[in-house]
Amino acid sequence: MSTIERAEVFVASPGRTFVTLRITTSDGVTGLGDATLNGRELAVASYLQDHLVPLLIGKDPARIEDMWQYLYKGAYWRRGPVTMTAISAVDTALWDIKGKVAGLPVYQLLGGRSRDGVMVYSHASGTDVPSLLDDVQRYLDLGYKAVRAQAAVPDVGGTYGVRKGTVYEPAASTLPDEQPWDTEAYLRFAPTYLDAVRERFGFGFHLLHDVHHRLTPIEAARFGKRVEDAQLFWMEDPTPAENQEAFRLIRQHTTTPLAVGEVLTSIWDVQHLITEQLIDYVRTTVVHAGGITHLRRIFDLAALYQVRTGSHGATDLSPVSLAAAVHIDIAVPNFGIQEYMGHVDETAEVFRSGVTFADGMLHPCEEPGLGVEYDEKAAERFPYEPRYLPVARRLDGSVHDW
Ligand code: GCO
Ligand code: MG
Repeated sequence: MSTIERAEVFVASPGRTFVTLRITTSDGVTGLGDATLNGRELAVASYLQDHLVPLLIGKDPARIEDMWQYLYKGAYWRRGPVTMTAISAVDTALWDIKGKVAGLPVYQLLGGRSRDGVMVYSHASGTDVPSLLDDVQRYLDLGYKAVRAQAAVPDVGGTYGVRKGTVYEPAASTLPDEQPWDTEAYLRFAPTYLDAVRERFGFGFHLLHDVHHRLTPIEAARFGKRVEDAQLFWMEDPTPAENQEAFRLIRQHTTTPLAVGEVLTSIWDVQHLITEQLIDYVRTTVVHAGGITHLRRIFDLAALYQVRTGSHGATDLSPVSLAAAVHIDIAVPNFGIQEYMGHVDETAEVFRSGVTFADGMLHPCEEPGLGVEYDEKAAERFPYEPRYLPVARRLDGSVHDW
């Protein structure tokens, strides 16, 4: 029997920080898992290194479901992003190994293709409305069928989602950046630029918007109702996801579809949202919600309630996560959309991924496993650099949801 011989944890910052797990079997087969938890990376690296790696050595890499149950139930302490990200990395690496051993891309192990390609959306943004419109144009020219639009609120300053460099990257400072927030100014301004995007470009593509947990339920209801004519594909994270019943209130007031889940880590966190049909898209990911095994379970539950998938795919999800997401997206019946922001060039020097983009869609590669290689030597050129996500403060100085 092949056994797990080695499990290594790499922390590197090629453009931004990624934590990567590599498992090697006694037959010399390797598998990769992403273990990146933005701004709290070393906690997961330690969870893996200090608590999970010793449990993996000598185990059968083929028993993926059993390993998941062993690590989840064996922790005793349930859920939480640090635990779930660590379990995700092990699970993803074992699927990569299983694919390589079988000589099949992972999506074949999940039942094969349900579609030809995976529709993605990317992030258009602007410091004002004209620059946002230029950016939307750029994505449409690149062939995107879906675009997210965010613009800086005039006179307020640092608004969520506005890009500075080539790729939007919120974790940019060595101590948390403090950004001002004014709900009323946002509520007045954001609908006007979503209308402006539709006026200029029409309705031949999907338009998305991320509220990033900033509103109360009744404010979110007002926003959703106001933007109905812009026919959004979704309004994302309108209110913090911990209070699941809040979504019922929003729903009573608007037909704007709702997407939630990037900060949620298990099927139990989304159970009520799904079974009560309080959302339209579930945004849980391979890296934070228990790997391929658990994400598939969440998506199967969602399918029963006509909730579609819309996995988070920001820059802090490594190319390993993105590849795993594409394998799942291409296979599940209730796929909705995949977020895709791309990565900076330094990231591509360390992770070689076979995922390709064409005509607004991502395609998995046909290599056995996930189709991603980790270049350890290249990673050494990018030592770990700590970076924090920002925090938001209301104009009176109190802390708001970022
Ligand atoms: C998105 C997200 C990101 C997050 C980031 C936090 O929809 O892409 O909201 O921009 O803020 O992933 O780590
Ligand atoms: Mg988001």
